[in-house]
Amino acid sequence: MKRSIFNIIFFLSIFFIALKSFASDFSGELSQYDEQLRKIEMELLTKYKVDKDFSRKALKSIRFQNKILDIMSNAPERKDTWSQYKKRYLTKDRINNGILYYKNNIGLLKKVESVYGVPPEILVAFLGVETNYGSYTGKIKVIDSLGTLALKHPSRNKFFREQLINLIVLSFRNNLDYLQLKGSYAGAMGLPQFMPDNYRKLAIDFDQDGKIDLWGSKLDIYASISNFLNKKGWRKGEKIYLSIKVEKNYIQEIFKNGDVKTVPISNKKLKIYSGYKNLDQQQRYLILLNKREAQYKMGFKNFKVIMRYNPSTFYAMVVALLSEEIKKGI
Ligand SMILES: [Ca+2]
Repeated sequence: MKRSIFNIIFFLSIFFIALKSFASDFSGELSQYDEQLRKIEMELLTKYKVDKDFSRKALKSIRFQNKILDIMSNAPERKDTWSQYKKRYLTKDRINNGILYYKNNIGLLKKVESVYGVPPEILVAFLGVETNYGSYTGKIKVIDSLGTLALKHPSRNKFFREQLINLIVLSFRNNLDYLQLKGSYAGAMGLPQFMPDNYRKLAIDFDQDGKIDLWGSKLDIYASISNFLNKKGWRKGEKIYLSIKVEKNYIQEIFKNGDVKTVPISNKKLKIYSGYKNLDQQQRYLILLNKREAQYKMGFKNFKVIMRYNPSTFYAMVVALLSEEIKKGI
């Protein structure tokens, strides 16, 4: 009896060892992530009906870009103060190029505005902050950056795994060559720097040529940003923020839990902080930018919508300010 159990265990282990060696197809640096890659492949097949050979080929093409992991831990939003960040993004050049870009593309911008209702200067400001109006859209193969982050990033691997899956689905369904797709170190693509999930779910083929081109088609680009904002709750014609003056003795109170964030304002505090009794139905927040320099604004729903594009108060504030500067300059 003992012996037969031993035999069964012996043959079973031989069987599994054989199965494993037969199955381990990811070689080189990918081999130690074999199990994770297989799970991704399975998810692509069962959840998105992506052909297994297609997924396998895509995943096997991943080449780790370890420098990305270092860059990610030094992202500028985390270290700059508001003044430094603003100085870096809101340069004279960026403002002037934005004005020029606006003037050169106003026809197409208006065409998209008439459908989606997002003002041209907002679209141009996004392009200015994201890629300096298309002058820099990133040079890293997206399959490599997302592969690296999905398998190696210590804390955000789940998020990037989802993006990697979306990239492969996007390539499969839209006949895009993942080997040609290049983007930022975090996998953002095209002039509006869309991550693969947004590219797949929210990007628009506005010029109706059968493909969504976020590099070459201005109409696709403008419509995709507009659609993103609308889907996140953009309110047509409403303000993004308001400059307010909080009484000196309340400054301590508004910054009591730190800065670089937004905090809701109760109705009771609205008048005290802003001097406004009533601001219609708009959602409002204090945008706390710098405690030491006591820099703050009042934000509305559209400010939060911009933060859905990039969850940084500095980012949203710079987009708002750049759009204002462009509007002033035209
Ligand atoms: Ca198109």
